[in-house]
Amino acid sequence: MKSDNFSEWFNELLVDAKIMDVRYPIKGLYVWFPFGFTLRKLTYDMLRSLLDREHEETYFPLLIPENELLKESEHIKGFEEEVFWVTRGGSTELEVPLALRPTSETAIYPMFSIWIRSHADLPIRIYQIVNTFRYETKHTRPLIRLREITSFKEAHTAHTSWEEAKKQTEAAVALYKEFYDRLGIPYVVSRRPQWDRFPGANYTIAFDTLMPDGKSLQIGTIHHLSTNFAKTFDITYEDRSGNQQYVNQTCYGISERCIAAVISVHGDDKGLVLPPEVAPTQIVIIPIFTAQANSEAVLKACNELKHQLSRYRVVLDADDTRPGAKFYKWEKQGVPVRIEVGPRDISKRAVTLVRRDTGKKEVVERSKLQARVAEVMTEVLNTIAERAQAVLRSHIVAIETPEQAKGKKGFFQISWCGSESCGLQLQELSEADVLGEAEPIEGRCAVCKTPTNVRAFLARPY
Ligand code: A5A
Ligand code: ZN
Repeated sequence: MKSDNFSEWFNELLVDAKIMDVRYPIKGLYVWFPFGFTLRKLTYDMLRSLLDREHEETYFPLLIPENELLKESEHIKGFEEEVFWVTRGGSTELEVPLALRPTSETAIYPMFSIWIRSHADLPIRIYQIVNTFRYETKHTRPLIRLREITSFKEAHTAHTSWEEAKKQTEAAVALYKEFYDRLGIPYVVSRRPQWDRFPGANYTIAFDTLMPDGKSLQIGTIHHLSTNFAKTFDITYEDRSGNQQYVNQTCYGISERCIAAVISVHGDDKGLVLPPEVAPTQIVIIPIFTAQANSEAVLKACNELKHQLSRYRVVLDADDTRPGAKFYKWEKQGVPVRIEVGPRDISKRAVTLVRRDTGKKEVVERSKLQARVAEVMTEVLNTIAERAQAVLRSHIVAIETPEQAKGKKGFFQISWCGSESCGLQLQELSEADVLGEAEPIEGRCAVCKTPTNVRAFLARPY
């Protein structure tokens, strides 16, 4: 069951619902089943359309020369233990070892240095959706901690000033909010403490959601890079007065974890519950044959409905399996709406509509079906979003001492002076991480007792 063994539920569902095959013989690498791949595609199409409003899609190579990767000292300190290397071509040792990108700053920024000449070239906003490789040493898990992230949606921007780059981080936060809202995934957005920022960044803003086992999952990050990389890769522009200036940069990314969140946050003991916008099948029509004599009329009605609803991704499941087995199968796949048509429905010119999110049944006249289905699709998203939001809210708990968080599920808020030493102490005593700052309230730091209105957000992250 999801509630008492989330890990087992998640792993079984990935296979049962045909999301991923986890039997590939390399640790941290998995195979997408066609069904899972369609869910992935629909989800990314949505993110792509959001990014396309203000960014241009590009593609940079997978391989990064060692000398470029090593240039930014903070960045490489953060990634050196996670890089996969290509050192040979056939039997020839390469003169310069090539890294499989763990992320693409060091592939992209040498090119920015060539591309950017004047203030007229700025801002640049690009993104790519590519695979990245990280030799993760923590426990690997499908969709959550991968050694090949198959779809890293990374954006990179360059601006004339720190302020412009800051505005870009705000625009990225708004964009990610819209993305997760449309998936019904609730989140906490916070600025990571400085000891936990992205290697090479000035500061990092993160989205975290709550997983069913009470741990937090970081589902997206946005980084203000200031001029750190610009100085390393010599990315300058000529300003209006003819002076050379370093660009200010940002980057932000989302991985497969967005799919992990959709599956884990909304799914139940029957299987997936998918937001209609990304459900590979949005409607399944199931004929109910009772008396053999009626079966042709039932099938005919089903085909008409399928046609009538053709603006949705709709499947007519007319094979001769028992209806119960079909219900079970489509519920597992998270299909938001099931329409049943039996002889009695035909005589009434109506159908039975069943919602995956609530299991509720209603009889709908066929003349009103189009309109009702459109409403139900919106209601499904709202219902699952509100339900998830309520779970997250009820798991944000204010505590007085860090020990109160030990072994408990969820997010915790605790007074904190903001210093790194007290932050690290909080982490040790609570056995949780400081994600960022919560809404301020007057109090005293739980470690050093200094008066403060800052409060830390604590959680045990994946
Ligand atoms: N270039 C920037 C955007 C970057 O690399 N940021 S990041 O390292 O924070 O990664 C972006 C997001 O990818 C993270 O917020 C996290 O949600 C996800 N991520 C990181 N490592 C991952 C892994 N091994 N498997 C799956 N997702 C991962
Ligand atoms: Zn303190």
